[in-house]
Amino acid sequence: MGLPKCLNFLILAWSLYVICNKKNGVEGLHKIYPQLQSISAPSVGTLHQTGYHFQPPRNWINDPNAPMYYKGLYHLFYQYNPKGSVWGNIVWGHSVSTDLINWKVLEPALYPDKPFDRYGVWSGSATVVPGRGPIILYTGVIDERSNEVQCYAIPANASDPFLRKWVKPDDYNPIAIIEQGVNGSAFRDPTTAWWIDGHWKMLVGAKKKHRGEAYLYNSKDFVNWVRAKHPIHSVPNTGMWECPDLYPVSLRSKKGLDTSIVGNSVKHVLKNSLDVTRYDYYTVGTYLWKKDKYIPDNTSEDGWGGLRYDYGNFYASKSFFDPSKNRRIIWGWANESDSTEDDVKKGWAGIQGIPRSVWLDPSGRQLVQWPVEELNNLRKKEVQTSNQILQKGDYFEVKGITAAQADVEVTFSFSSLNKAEPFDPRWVNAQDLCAQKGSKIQGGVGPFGLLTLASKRLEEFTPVFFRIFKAPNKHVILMCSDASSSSLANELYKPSFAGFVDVNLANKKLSLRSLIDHSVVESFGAGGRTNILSRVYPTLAVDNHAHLFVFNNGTEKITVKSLKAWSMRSANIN
Ligand SMILES: *[C@@H]1O[C@H](CO)[C@@H](O)[C@H](O)[C@H]1NC(C)=O
Ligand SMILES: *[C@@H]1O[C@H](CO)[C@@H](O)[C@H](O)[C@H]1NC(C)=O
Ligand SMILES: *[C@@H]1O[C@H](CO)[C@@H](O)[C@H](O)[C@H]1NC(C)=O
Ligand SMILES: *[C@@H]1O[C@H](CO)[C@@H](O)[C@H](O)[C@H]1NC(C)=O
Ligand SMILES: *[C@H]1O[C@@H](CO)[C@H](O)[C@@H](O)[C@@H]1NC(C)=O
Repeated sequence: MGLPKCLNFLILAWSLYVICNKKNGVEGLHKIYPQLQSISAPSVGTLHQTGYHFQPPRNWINDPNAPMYYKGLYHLFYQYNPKGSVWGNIVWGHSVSTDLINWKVLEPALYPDKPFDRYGVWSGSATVVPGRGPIILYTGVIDERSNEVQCYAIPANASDPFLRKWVKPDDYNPIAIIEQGVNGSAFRDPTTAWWIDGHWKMLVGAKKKHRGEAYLYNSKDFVNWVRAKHPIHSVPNTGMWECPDLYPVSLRSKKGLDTSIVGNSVKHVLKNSLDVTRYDYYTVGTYLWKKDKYIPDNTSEDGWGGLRYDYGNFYASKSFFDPSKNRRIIWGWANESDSTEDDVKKGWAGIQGIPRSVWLDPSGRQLVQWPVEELNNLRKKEVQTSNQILQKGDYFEVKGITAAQADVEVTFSFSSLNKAEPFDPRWVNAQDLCAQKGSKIQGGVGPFGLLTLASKRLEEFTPVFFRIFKAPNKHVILMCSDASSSSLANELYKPSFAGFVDVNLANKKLSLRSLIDHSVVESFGAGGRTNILSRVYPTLAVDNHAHLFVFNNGTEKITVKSLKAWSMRSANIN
C-alpha cells in the first residue's frame, strides 16, 4: 500500500533533514557523510587499485550479498553506492563470473523503491529453492529511524543464468516485521535458508540491550515465516550480531556441504559479525535442529575473545555452498584504511577478499581457509628458492617478480624451539603483543617472515611474520601483519593486526602464503589456520618500486625450506 505522493515527499524531506542534521552520525555503524554521498570523483585513482581483488570500476562497496552458483555462473551482489565513494545511496551491485576471479558487472539488482525498503536495501542472502530457482532474502529499511524488516526478491526470469532482473513481489512482502520484543533498528541480515523436517529455516541478526542474538524463522512455503520462541543462540555483552551465518562442515573431509545437511558426520559453524568490534567471529558447535538450538563446543570461546575468520580488515562475510565443486566458499568485505577525504579523491572504497574455500581442521577446534584454486590461473612468472639459511638480522630479496602484485608461498623450518622467549600469560590480545614486539624487536625463535610491499631501502614495508613463545605446557605462536611501517603517509589507520596460530610444531615447520595486491596483503598462516588481511598505502613501494624480502630477526637460525613466488596477472573484473 503506497502513501500519497505528497506525503512521501514530506517524509523524504523530513528524513533528509534528520540525516543532514546528524553530522557524521553512525547508522549500522557506517559513518555518515551526507555532503559526500553523491560526489563522484572526476577520475578514478589507480595507484592503489587492486589487480585481482574484487572491486567495481568505481565508488563505495561494503558487504558481499547473496553469493551463489546458479546455472553455470557465480553471482556476487554487494552493497554499493552508485554515486560516490562513501557509504550512502545503497543498491545491490551485481557481478557474475565463471571462475570466481574474473567478473562481469551487470545492472544493480535491487533498488530501494518499495514501501517496505524505501529507506534501504541492506544485506541478505540467496537460497536456491528446488523447483523454483533462487530467492533472495534481504533487509528493507522502512523509515528514517532505520527500522528494519525482512523482504524477499525473485528473478524476473529464473531461466536466465545471468539473473539480470529481480522483482520484489507485493504479495507477502515484507516476510518478517518488527514484533514485540524486537528492536526494530537492530534486526537485519537474513541468512541462506535450509530445509529440515518439512520446514525452511533462516536466521536474522539482532540484539536485546547488549545481548547479541540470532532469531530463527520457520516457513513451509518460503513466504509465510514465523519466528521461533527463542533465538537459536545468543551471548550477553556482544552487541549487535550482523550477518549471521550457520552451516555444516564435514568431520571427514575438506568437501563443503549443502546448508541443509545435518547428522553425525558434521559439526556446525555459527559466524557473527560483531558490530561493536567490527570483526567476524565464529564458533564450532552442534546444531540441535529438533530444538532450534545451537550450542558451541567447549573448545570454542564464544564472544570477543573467540576465533575469527580473519584477524585483519575482514567483515560482514557470507558463505555459500558451490555444488559444482562441492566446496563451501567465504567472501568478506575489506574496508579502506585511508581517510574519507582520500576515498573521495580516489573515487573508490572497499574491496572483497579473495574467495576462500573453508573446511573443518582435523583437530575439530577450528576452520581452515584457503584461496580458491582458480586464483592460481593468474600466476605467471614464477621464481623459487630453497634451503636458504637466515641468521639473526639476515634478509634477502625475492627478485624477478612484480612484487606489488604477487602470490608467495613459503615454508620455514628451525632446528629447535629452545630459544623461544617465555610467554607472559597476561598477553591475551595478539594485536597488542604484535604492536609491542613488531619485526624490529629481536627475539628468540622469530620474528621471521616476509617483508611485503617494501621500498628498496625499507623506509616502508608491511612485515608478515611469526614469533614463537614458550608457555608452561605448550608453545604459543603469534602471527602478525603489521601495517605500522607500511607507509610514509600520515592520516592512515596502521594497525598491527595479529592472531595466535593453533598448529602442532612437532615437524618444526611453519608455512605462510601472502597475496600481495597494491593496497592489500592477505595472508594465510599454517595452511590457512590463522589469516590476516591488511590494507596499506605505500608511497614509495608502489608498482615497479615495490620489493619483497624474507627476513629473520630472532637468535634461532631459520631455514627457508622452500619459497615460490609468482607475478600475478590482473583479473578481468569490469
Ligand atoms: C528467459 O531467459 C531465457 C534464457 O536466457 C530466454 O530464452 C527466455 O526468452 C527468457 N524469457 C523471457 C520472458 O524473457
Ligand atoms: C535499538 O537498537 C539501536 C541501534 O543499535 C539502539 O540505538 C537503541 O538504543 C536500541 N533500543 C533499545 C530499546 O534497546
Ligand atoms: C568438553 O566437552 C567434551 C565432550 O564434548 C568433554 O569430554 C570435555 O570434558 C569437556 N571439557 C571441558 C573442559 O568441559
Ligand atoms: C630487525 O631488527 C633490527 C634491530 O632491531 C632492526 O633495525 C631491523 O629493522 C629489523 N628488521 C625488520 C625487518 O624489522
Ligand atoms: C574499517 O576502517 C577502520 C579505520 O577507519 C575502522 O577502524 C574499522 O572499524 C572499519 N571496519 C569496518 C568493518 O567497518
